[in-house]
Amino acid sequence: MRRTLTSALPHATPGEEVRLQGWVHRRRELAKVTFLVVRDRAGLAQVVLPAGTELPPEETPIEVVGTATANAQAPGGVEVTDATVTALGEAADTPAVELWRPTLETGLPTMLDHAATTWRHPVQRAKWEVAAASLRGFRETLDAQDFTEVHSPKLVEQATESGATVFEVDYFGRPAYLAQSPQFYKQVLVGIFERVYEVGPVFRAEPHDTVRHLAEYVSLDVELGFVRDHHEVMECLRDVVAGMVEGVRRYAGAAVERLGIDVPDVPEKIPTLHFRDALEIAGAPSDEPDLSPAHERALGEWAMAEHGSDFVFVEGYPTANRAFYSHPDPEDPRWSRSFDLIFRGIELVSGAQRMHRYDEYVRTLEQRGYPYAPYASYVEAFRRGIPPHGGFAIGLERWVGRLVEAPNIREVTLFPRDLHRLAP
Ligand code: AMO
Repeated sequence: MRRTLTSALPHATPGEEVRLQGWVHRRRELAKVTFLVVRDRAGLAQVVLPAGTELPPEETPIEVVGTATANAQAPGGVEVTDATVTALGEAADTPAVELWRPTLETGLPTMLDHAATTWRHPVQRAKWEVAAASLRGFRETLDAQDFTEVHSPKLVEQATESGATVFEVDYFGRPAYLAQSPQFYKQVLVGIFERVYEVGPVFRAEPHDTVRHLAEYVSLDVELGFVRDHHEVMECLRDVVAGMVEGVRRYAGAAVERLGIDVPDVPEKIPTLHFRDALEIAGAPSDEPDLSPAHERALGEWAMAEHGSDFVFVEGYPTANRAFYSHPDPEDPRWSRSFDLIFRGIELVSGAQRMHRYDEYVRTLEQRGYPYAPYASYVEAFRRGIPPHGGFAIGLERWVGRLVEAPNIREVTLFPRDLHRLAP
């Protein structure tokens, strides 16, 4: 007999024999009957048993074979009666939190310490369903535009993002680093495929304990060749974010409903500010080198008030303050052809047009006082024909965190890594 998912039970013919598999979600012993709620990947189903039936404890994996029976009171209008319940594993220990309650009533540390079970809660699972649907939308959008998915090494010779700290590892007796981003590889891969994307982990030895930083996160990287300038890259990003929103709507409708998420509309043309104007709007001094989290919040409020938009682009950050591979503005090299996308008051994406000439790289490394040797294999690729190009990286957890309005990024990360946490 084939397995019936709980979502298919309402469509079973009354009287038909069915086989469910899942977990004991809840047992309820009443005077005349025992109710068993079974949870599987698709939802919940009710099984009715004689009073006094011995059942395995909550969270034990089980199989239920019984008769589909119409009952207007049961979820979906059909329950299982005359059932045999078989445990498919050891009797589970009592979970740290009661997963059958409608909301997870626990603090963040307990939730994270017991991630292997707390993620089973339907509300918690829904958050990752939103992440998975976003990834599907990301890939579908880029696949449709002829991008090639790539995977680059995570053990690397050199740091790519100068500002952030790296994890050093022992690589057969010599130092290596965990990749902070696929930056160098995605640029070099433009020379092979023209348009590439990568979904993968990146590592940042973040020394600060903040609600928006992880030591390991999922980076959605894109790089495209033969661009006119960074505006073409921003147009691509706009379409990618719209595709992610579409993915959430299409593939995570039930999760959206469960979480009561306000899914944003992505404007055809996202409001765009030059860095200098962004400082002014945020009330920052005009010589400020970067935007602080408070400035980003102010810009998010401005975008909503002035344009009804959850998104705002800031372009033209000071060259000296951006990653060395950013393309300076040819008109005024103090500013760069770089941008950030702010979503609901937080930086979600960084990107830029990149330099693509060998000489520019050599000069920039020199100006910044970086040694040539560790960058040699990257920089020398630019002598072999790399077209004008640019790209961006979206932080997956930042995206989902803002979408579901989680106060802390760890709430939407399956197994977060931070200053204090290396397990589970
Ligand atoms: P950047 O370092 O700005 O750019 O990172 C891009 C995006 O990744 C997310 N992010 C983080 N998320 C969680 N924890 C962190 N510690 C963390 N740090 C960054 C943010 C951020 O906007 N190579 C460039 C991208 C490019 O130019 O293509 C880069 O990595 O959402």
